[in-house]
Amino acid sequence: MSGTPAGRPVPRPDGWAFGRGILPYPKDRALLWNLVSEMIDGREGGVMVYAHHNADLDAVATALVLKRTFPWVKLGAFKSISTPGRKLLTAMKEEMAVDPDLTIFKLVVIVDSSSALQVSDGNLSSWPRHWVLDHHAEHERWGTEHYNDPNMGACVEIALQIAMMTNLPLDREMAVAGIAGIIADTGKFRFARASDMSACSFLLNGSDVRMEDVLDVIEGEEYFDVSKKIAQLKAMRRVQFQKVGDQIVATSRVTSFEAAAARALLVAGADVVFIAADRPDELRISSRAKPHILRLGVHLGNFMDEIGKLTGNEGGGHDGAAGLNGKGNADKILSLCMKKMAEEIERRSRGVKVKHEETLGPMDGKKASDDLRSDG
Ligand SMILES: [Mn+2]
Repeated sequence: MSGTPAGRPVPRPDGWAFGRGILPYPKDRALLWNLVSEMIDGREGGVMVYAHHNADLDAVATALVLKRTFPWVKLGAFKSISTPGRKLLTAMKEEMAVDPDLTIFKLVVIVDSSSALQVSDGNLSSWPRHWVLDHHAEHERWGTEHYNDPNMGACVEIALQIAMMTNLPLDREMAVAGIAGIIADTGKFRFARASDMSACSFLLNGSDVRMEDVLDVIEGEEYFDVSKKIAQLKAMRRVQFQKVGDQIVATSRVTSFEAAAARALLVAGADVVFIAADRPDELRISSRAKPHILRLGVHLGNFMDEIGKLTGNEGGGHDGAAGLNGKGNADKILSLCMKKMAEEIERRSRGVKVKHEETLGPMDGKKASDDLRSDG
């Protein structure tokens, strides 16, 4: 057809076609090829693919794709592996050693880690030769060979590029791992870029994997975690909330699974939540906020730091997820959090008409304190 004006490039996918999606080419093929060569050359002496502390889905997925590409590599993680990461390993029938002896390997490939502290006590001087494969924007200057591509929403996308570079046909397991890593690192696609969606499309189209299969692998077992479900439902029953303008600040209490309880209340409609995990020897408060609250300028880490100072405890964390550890009366600290957060949202929502409503109690009308000590 002659419809394209002269000089204007015909649009076409920039990357490997596989089914109807595409996988972008590596940003630096020569550098990535150096790593591939070393992983092949290291075959005799042993290659360890090493994930960060509490290895998450993306780190485990990256390791799994590299394992299927270079079957001689061994997988390891610093200190621990996250629950979803372990589920993915089980589904793939692969093992990842925790704190393996690294000195017996010729090459260690650190994956999905932006600093030495994520994979060690900070000192890598006694380590064998090592490479870093990462996608974090705030990537540390490693004193070693590294390949970092922050344009990749998940590190596993780089592992897939490596597999494609070796001309290995991708398989079902790699597709499941790839999609799982991308889902996890894009906040279930909330922060996904076009290239991440395209990589998922690439994997779904090139395999018989369905999105549902991947979700079953990474969250299916939650449907059978009865203590967690009970904790979430109890958190719903004990909720207290306050309306500030059109925003909702909520508090509740559990004895465990406070992060899951916080998520449940956010899904149920709260915009900021504070959940106390009240145990005989310690008090923990977890807080979470939705992105539009952060855009007001609220920073939960700073907020919990301040609550910590006011109550003689230690608080801090990230902008959207923070906590506090220590001792004290859970109800009093929760109402302090509610009051201060309501004030902060009110102050920051200039131009928006804000009116405080009376604090609303549990749905059944009982006092929250009636059932505080009977958490699952
Ligand atoms: Mn990652």
